[in-house]
Amino acid sequence: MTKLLLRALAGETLPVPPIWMMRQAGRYLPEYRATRAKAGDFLSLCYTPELAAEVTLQPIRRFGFDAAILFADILLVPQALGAELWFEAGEGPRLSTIRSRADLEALKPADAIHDHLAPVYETVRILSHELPRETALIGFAGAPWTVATYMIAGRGTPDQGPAHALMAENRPLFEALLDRITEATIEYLSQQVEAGAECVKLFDSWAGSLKGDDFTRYAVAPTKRIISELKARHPGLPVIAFPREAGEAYIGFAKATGADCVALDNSVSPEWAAQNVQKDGCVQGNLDPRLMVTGGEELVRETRRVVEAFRNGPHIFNLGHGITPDADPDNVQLMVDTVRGR
Ligand code: 1CP
Repeated sequence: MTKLLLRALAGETLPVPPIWMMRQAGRYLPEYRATRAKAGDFLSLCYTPELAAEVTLQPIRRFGFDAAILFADILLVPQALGAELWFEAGEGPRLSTIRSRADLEALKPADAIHDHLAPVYETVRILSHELPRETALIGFAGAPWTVATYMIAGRGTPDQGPAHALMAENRPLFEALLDRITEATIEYLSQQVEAGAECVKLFDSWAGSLKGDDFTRYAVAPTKRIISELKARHPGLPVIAFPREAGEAYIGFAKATGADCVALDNSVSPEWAAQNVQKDGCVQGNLDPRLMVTGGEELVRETRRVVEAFRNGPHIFNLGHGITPDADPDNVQLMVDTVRGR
């Protein structure tokens, strides 16, 4: 097993950490914008395997990252379950909403998603053949809570208000929705692995708005269920979990869920995380993505700081969240060179 990313996930402390970047295929790259224009719109890009594979490969060619992440979106699962999904130009995703038992009952069963998602599996198959031998292929899905926040609100929300409101008003309905998403996510990730994904990541982007018991029930428990089922079906499959903005709840998250690696956002310091989270295994993160816009000495200094803080344990270098469209590709190159000591 030579791929650096898989070695770090297996718990190895490496002299130079493997590196990749959340949203590494994206609008900050001119070649991405060109391929997206060719596809016509974002969802057509996701569902055209040759073009989705092409944008996945672009940042690998340009920067030589140690991992490629499948180009798709967490909102394809709700769409496969029967929700309507579209993107408002300049605003973001919109979905039909789940607010009643009838809305839930109109969704498809969890194992009926595969016809709709077949193009995504085809993208994974193409990538598993076209990636360089040293590059690992990461599959992904949204974690159930984060996906539920979009399905309930019908859009992205600053505080996940509608999802918290449904939880308070009709907990059985909320939990039934979470179960449906959990089951669909197991099916979806399992097919990605069958198609060639070597590792999977669960994005719980809104985990930080769950507190106390709710965090345990709706961030920890579904993640644990997905991981144990995936590992039963695919022994040895490494899983990265990203309970973004979990704060103190990052402590013990890997043990509680069975994740091989916990991805960290940049609201926690790398020194704190090395002491409190990395002691239990591999961590991923956590450079501030804003530095990909601002660059300069601060970028070099902070990159070295993250590498230094995590150097005594297994670590995958990454940003604390996705790179933004206004980032400068030259700053990405500077980060890569700094991590690799060039
Ligand atoms: O205009 C465009 O080209 C679309 C921008 C875009 C991109 C590049 C969206 C819309 N999704 C993606 C791809 C994507 N999304 C990937 C691909 C691989 C890569 O990282 O290179 C991944 C892993 C995601 C995951 C994703 N989608 C998350 C979780 C991670 C995170 O950023 O917190 C979330 C919350 C989404 C929903 C979504 N999709 C797109 C947008 C703009 C959003 C956020 C919407 C919102 O909350 O307002």
